[in-house]
Amino acid sequence: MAPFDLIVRNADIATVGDRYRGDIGIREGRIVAIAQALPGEAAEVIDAAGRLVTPGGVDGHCHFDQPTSDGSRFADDFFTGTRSAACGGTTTVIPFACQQKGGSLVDAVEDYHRRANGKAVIDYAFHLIVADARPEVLRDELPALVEQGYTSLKVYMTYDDLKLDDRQMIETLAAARRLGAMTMVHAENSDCIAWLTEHLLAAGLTAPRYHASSRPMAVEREATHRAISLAELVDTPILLVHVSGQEAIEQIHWARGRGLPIHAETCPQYMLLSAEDLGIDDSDPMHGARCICSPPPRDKANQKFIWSALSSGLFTIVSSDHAPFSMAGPHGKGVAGEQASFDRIPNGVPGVETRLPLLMSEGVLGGRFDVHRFVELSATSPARLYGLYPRKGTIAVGSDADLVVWDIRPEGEAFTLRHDMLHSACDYTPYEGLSLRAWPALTLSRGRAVWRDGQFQAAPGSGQFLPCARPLAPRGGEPFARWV
Ligand code: DUC
Ligand code: ZN
Ligand code: ZN
Repeated sequence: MAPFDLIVRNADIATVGDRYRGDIGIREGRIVAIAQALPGEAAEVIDAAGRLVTPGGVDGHCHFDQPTSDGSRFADDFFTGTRSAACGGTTTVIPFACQQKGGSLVDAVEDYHRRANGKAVIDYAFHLIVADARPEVLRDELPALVEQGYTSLKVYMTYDDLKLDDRQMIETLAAARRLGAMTMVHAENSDCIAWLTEHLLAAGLTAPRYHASSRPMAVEREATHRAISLAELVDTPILLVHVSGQEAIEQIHWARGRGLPIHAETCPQYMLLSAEDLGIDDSDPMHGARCICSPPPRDKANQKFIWSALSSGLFTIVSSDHAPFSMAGPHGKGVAGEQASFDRIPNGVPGVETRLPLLMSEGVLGGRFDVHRFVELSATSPARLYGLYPRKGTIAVGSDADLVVWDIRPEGEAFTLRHDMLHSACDYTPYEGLSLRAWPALTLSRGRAVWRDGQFQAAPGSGQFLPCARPLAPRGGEPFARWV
């Protein structure tokens, strides 16, 4: 028997800490050897010929086939969503098993497994969404779920069907502390949004661009500060998801200065889109609907703050927050009609496939950060944060053979991003027409080529569910005691 199933030869290997030329030997889906020149035979050899090779991307925030309450439907199920991820170099996704208010978390997880089974083409874990933090859910359901590998949970400070009040947030954070789970926080002040929305609609200001007016930066800043304070009170780390701009960044900077363990995520939409993408006049309302997401894209000055917080190390991870709603059809952006007011347009933009190429092109090749930081933001840190490291998120002996071999174009040979290059079931990309210089030539998922030379080639159901380790040590004692 050949010692390797596959050798990737002459790779320019980049991890968080290293960059070197080498051969990667793969057997049964795992990396079993890395050397300057691997002796021995393999059933297959891929000559990477000096090409950059990075760990497969870990997308720690995306939405596939999640139940909704407004008649809308996510365009991607676990097949099309993971296909799209794979074609853009992502080999692990972590979408959300979402509890319904009044419902059970265990039921949400079971339902979500049914949705994923037989469909995913790359590996996946689940975050939990705790939408109803009843004492019995935190006491009777959450501990067993964490034990079984659902070790991160998201809480919302807005959206009527999902939001927790401060007391419920505190109880959930205290449970996460006891269990060693990571809490992700969607930080926007619900009452501020409701008040602004009511007044905007009453004044007839209903077009998509008023979505941004209904959720200005102060709304996110206040909730970010409150989430940090609640986490400090309970003495547990949190991750602030989809941070959109300067004022939230300042709160995180402030918290870090106080030594608080506050992690932060941002997404390509906050680097590359702005409030202008929601429409600058009201002539084509559906056009602006394409870029409605929450928090909304801010002004162009905020994009600079996002980029510099990526370079400086403030952000822990970059995720896509892939939330695909098609423009056409009855369940997408137009679910409430083409002339619907901004508050009735489903929130979210697609991006699971474009996350890595955009970060490589605009971040690394754009000179904003180096390839090590790229790997950290897109793969290693999300794997660590969610208890998947070192199986996922790095290139090392013993890790899964999840690799991206890059096609990087010289300056002057950029190509244009078009929706028809993509593999999501969503019918548009908000980045249409963007100039890019990087795309994966090959994506390996556990040693299987799932994307190669422009061809997707994986069978539905070939992705595996990944139970996650606890990212934090469970903590005993009463957190209130530190305030006595
Ligand atoms: N905002 C969210 O909170 N979730 C999905 C998409 C979005 O825009
Ligand atoms: Zn969110
Ligand atoms: Zn989201």
